[in-house]
Amino acid sequence: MAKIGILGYPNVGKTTLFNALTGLKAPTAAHPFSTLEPNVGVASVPDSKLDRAAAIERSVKIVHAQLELLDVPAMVKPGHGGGLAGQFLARLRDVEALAIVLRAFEDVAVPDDESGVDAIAQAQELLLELAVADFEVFERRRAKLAKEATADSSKRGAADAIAAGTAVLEAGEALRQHAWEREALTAFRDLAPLSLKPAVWVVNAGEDADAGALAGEVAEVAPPGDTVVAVSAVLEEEAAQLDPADRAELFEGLGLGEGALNRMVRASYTALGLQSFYTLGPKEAHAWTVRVGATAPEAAGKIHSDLERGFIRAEIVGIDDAIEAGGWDAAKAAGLIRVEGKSYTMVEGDVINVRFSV
Ligand SMILES: Nc1nc2c(ncn2[C@@H]2O[C@H](COP(=O)(O)OP(=O)(O)OP(=O)(O)O)[C@@H](O)[C@H]2O)c(=O)[nH]1
Ligand SMILES: [Mg+2]
Repeated sequence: MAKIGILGYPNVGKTTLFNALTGLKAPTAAHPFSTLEPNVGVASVPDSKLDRAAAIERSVKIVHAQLELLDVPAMVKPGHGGGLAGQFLARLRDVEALAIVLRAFEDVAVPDDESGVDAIAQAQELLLELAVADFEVFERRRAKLAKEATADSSKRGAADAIAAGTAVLEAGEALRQHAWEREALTAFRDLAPLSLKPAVWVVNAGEDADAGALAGEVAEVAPPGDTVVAVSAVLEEEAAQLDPADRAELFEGLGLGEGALNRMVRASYTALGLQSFYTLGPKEAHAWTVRVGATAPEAAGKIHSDLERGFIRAEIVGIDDAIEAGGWDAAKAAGLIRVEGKSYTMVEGDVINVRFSV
């Protein structure tokens, strides 16, 4: 299961977002230090297409794709302006992607809140702080490797790669802003640099801010290729308590489409090189996750290893077509279902029925 770390300054709405995504009720508070332990939870990936297809199939069970989330409290030492403490950043080193939350809402409950509501300034400070945190780790390794490489020339390549990474970080840039050779990435791996991880920026814009424009401004300061989404974490948390039909109605009424969580999770998937595919039937409607570029047998293996081992062929239709046709059987009757072989590359939203023999 892909693991995403939620990161940001105090009181920006990280735990509110975590609760909205996981359906849990971790305490949130209008003051820093609301929680000292990280919250860990599993998010069911919101997916209105799966919900709609399941309704059409009258599936008894709906299984959403899942993501593991880690919500790390942002600690600031009292009296110090910003600062994400090292021990908390260290907790994020084993996640695969970061959701970086920026606060753009005003909260009257926090008069002397130091994090402020300037999302652009927070983004710039965070970028620098993450680069500095990585720099400290890299600089230590660089010094050590430089020494070792003089005695052992097999360490030359790694030493050079770490030195190049250190220089980028010293300039305050994110490692993901640069293209790295495989050898460099191997040298970086056990340092687990935060600034190399794919990141989705989440602008927590409150209820009435001009979120779209703000997200655009954040995208200007974020490393190229990063995704920025605007959300209202409190609104999403409220919506998450509703059943899917009421939630869809609420979002529609507010002109929010599928809701921001959906966009955020999709963006995280894209950043991680992941995509969804589906199996549909009266027993179960199930969303699965597989890497972009995976073949049909690889996707089948996510369902069960027997399906990969004994893969013969797959029947495939896009979920939009399946919904429009009125379900799998109707799509079949309409001739919309294709038969694909072992070399077929899965496309986002494919519904699959695997023919296999073991
Ligand atoms: N108006 C408004 N308030 C929000 C929004 N998101 C969060 N809040 C409020 O902001 C306060 C802090 O939210 P949390 O989710 O606890 O923030 P946090 O980032 O987890 O804070 P720490 O864990 O202390 O670092 C709470 O009172 C929330 O209700 C929002 O979108 N709009
Ligand atoms: Mg929190």
